[in-house]
Amino acid sequence: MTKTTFSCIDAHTCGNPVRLITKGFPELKGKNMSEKRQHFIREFDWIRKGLMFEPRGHDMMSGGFFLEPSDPSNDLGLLFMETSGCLPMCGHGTIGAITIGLEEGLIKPKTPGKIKLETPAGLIHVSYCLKNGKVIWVKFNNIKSFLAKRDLKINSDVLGELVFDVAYGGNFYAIIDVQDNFEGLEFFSASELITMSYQLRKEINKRYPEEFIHPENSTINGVSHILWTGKTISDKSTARNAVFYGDKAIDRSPCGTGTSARMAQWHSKGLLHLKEEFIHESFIGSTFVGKIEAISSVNGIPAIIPSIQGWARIYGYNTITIDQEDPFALGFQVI
Ligand code: PYC
Repeated sequence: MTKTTFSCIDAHTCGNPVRLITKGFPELKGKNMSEKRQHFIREFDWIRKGLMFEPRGHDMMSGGFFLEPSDPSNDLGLLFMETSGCLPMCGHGTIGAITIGLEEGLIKPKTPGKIKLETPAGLIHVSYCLKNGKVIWVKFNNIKSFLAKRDLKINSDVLGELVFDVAYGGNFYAIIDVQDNFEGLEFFSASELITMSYQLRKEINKRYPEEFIHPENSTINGVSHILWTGKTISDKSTARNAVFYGDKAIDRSPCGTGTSARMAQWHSKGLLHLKEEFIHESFIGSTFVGKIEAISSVNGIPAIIPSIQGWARIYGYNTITIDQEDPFALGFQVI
């Protein structure tokens, strides 16, 4: 048998895709979701490649699958995957997967309205509003987020020298604020941002190789995402961003882990306070509502516990096969 069949439900969270695998995923070993993520990366990365890359997926594709929780007092576990790999945490993926899980009856929370969700980055507390079988919104309290470094410098082939901060919100983000050599994301097309991000991420990780390692989990390391900032489209929004991920993607959603990282950055600069609302706009103008729920620390580094609220819609039911005899079983990327 060379063919493996996967049942998937496709949705989008504020515009960005979420492909939830409901059948065909493997059993994973490990005492927590971080170890299960490592097991998946070692032995089952072909599933990610086959389902995320072209021709079955595309540059922005992301998704995941639910697992039994490692601690039975929690509701479930969630493993994320996308074109760039298996993220420790994904905000739009969480909102999409929870929406699909609830609307399709795949999740039965121990306490209605609340879900304790294990992710590779840590335990996430989720709440939601379900009305007439439809999920109106999903909100989650993310893992502790913090500003890792500020005022670093890097040279962009296109823009020249840029100053940036690095913050963690489930992934490490290089945040590029408006400055002399960068007027704002609204002056660039998505493809220009992609080209600039690709080079910058490579340079940043080369120049600062040991700098960005999570103090409590060294499997989370390196700058994986670039967050560009700029002027909002709506005057109701607090800020706008465009997040680069994978090799060719600009997040269509406002990016949950990026929003968490940016709130941590703002908080440490005195720009955002406890319980203040932070409406974050995406490249396409969709929004998440963020808030600092609590102040905390990670290994002595000041941190926040952010919450993110957003919505998702299901748009498709997909049975996808990966045939090992297909020359493109592991997909491909055109860069
Ligand atoms: O929402 O956290 C997020 C995310 C990460 C990459 C794309 N979206």
